[in-house]
Amino acid sequence: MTSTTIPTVSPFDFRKALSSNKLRGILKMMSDYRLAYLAANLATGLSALAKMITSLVLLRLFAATILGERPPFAGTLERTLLWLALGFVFLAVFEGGFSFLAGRLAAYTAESITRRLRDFLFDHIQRLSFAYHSKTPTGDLIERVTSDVDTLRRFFSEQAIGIGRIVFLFVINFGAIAYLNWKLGLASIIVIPFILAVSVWFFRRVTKAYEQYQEQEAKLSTTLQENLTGVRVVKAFARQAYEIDKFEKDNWEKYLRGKHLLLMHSLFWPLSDIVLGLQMLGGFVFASLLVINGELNVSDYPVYVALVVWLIWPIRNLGRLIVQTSTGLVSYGRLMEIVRQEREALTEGRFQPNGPVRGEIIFENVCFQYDDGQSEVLQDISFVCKPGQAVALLGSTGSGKTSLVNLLPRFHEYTGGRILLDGVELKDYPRAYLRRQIGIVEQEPFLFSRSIRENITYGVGRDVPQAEIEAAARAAAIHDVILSFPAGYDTLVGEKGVTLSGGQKQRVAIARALLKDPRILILDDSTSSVDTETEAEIRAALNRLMQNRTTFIIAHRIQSVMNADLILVMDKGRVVQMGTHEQLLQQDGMYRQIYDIQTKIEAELEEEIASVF
Ligand code: M5T
Ligand code: MG
Repeated sequence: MTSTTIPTVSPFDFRKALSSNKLRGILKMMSDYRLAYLAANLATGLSALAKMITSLVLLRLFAATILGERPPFAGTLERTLLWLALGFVFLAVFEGGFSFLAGRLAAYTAESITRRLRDFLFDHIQRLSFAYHSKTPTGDLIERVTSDVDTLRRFFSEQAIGIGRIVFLFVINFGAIAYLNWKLGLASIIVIPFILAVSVWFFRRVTKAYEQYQEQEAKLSTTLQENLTGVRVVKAFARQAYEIDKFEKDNWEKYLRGKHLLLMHSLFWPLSDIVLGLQMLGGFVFASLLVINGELNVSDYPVYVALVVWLIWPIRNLGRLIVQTSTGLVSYGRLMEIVRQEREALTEGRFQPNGPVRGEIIFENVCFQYDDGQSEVLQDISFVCKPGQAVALLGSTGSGKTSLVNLLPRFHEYTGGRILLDGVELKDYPRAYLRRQIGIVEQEPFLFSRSIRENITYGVGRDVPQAEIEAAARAAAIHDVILSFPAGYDTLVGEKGVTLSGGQKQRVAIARALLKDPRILILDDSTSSVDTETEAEIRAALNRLMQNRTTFIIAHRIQSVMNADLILVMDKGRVVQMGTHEQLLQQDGMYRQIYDIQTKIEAELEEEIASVF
């Protein structure tokens, strides 16, 4: 890919467009493009006007050839026809020119606003809390950022510039008819309240139908996204038939809702056309009566007929505009549900530290629950970890180990007690600072579909010399593996490149955390999916790296935790035992039980291996 500089677009804070009145909210989104919209509406209006005048010129042509009427300045029939022909050409150019201008302006404004909206949403979503992300289906978010933004784009490029045409044509044609005869003028627009009523009725129905349609579409995209991400599970359990069936059901529901939505739209047209047809007919009859009564000239009758067609057009389109705006409003509402979410404050904090942390961590009666009303995941946890020490967490699955370490970078906020880092409460630190100080290897590390190099240097945000990258990779015992790939460090990971094994992924993640050179290191189960030999290798490397760093290590094997300065044995959200390896072995408790089981298994294993050879 060639690197091109992207023209900047001045950012817009779409939180300013939050409004309980959806239409007002949408208008606020357009506020920076007021002039362009005004010009676009003017252009569509002028272009429609030219089209209308064309039909009047046609009337002149009729008058000139059949009735022999000629404008005084033209003289002969030939010259009249020439003038009319010139008029047609001029009007066509005029109409085309303004229509093109309106199109350009519409494209510019609609694309600019939606580009800013997408940029904003991406940025905003990046800043939302862990809690929000764990509760919101990814497919639903994708749906909103793509499909709903697109619906708004259509509103900005079509509906928002259609108003000019409607207003222009209405005012001019109504004015012209009223000028011919004011009674006739009034009689030609009695339909407006009816059309408005019909439109509003449909507006409500379409709003509801479109809401339901988008909801279902989001459901479908969530199913699709989950199935693609979880394709291995689906295949492993041979559940394709079940998933296909589920998808088909969802898709059928979408079909039904889509059909209903289209039905609403297609019902509106004939209905409004019947009402408007009756209006025209009524107008013609009324105009005839006026002619009979001598209140209207016979020669004005065809003029009225030509004008009334152009008066009905804007009324018809007003209804359409109202109905179509409903989809824009629905999408606005769906997007604002994201925009409304509070961002996680990153740089704000009562305590603004300068320089790196020392790494002293104190837990004082810390309690934590994920949601109000949910039971506590961590209860009354207290311990002290001096700078540079290693704390190991050992415990059954679901005992709260991951939850505990995730409190340190403030992924979640503890709900009771306090955590002190270098004597200052964690809540007072800016999150961004904490996250810079902490290197974390997650239990299920995620790698981007980018090169291995990019993945390793991800956390540092600068150009890193190759030697440094290699040192980190060596320490994580992944360097040799990387060299065995065809493109070495430039090998792409994931969909477009190599598929790494679980252990390899974890080691790339360890290298990524190490390169950051953080003062606090969190290793969540990092050595679980590597074999014993490499585990020893990594442990040796980690032991070197853990020096002068406060480290939290979560592991299941005694060997991984026995060197730690402090071992916390966890069970059901509580620390049930605490101490060094030696201290804990003295006690009669869970730690000794685990130790006994693991040494016994290993001894048996060695015996078995010995018997084979
Ligand atoms: C501890 C619950 C989970 C469990 C308890 C991550 C997470 C966990 N939980 C939530 O309700 N929401 C969440 O987002 O908290 O879970 P843990 O801390 O992940 O346990 P662990 O790390 O000790 O277990 P393991 O299996 O990784 O060894 O009840 O439902
Ligand atoms: Mg865990």
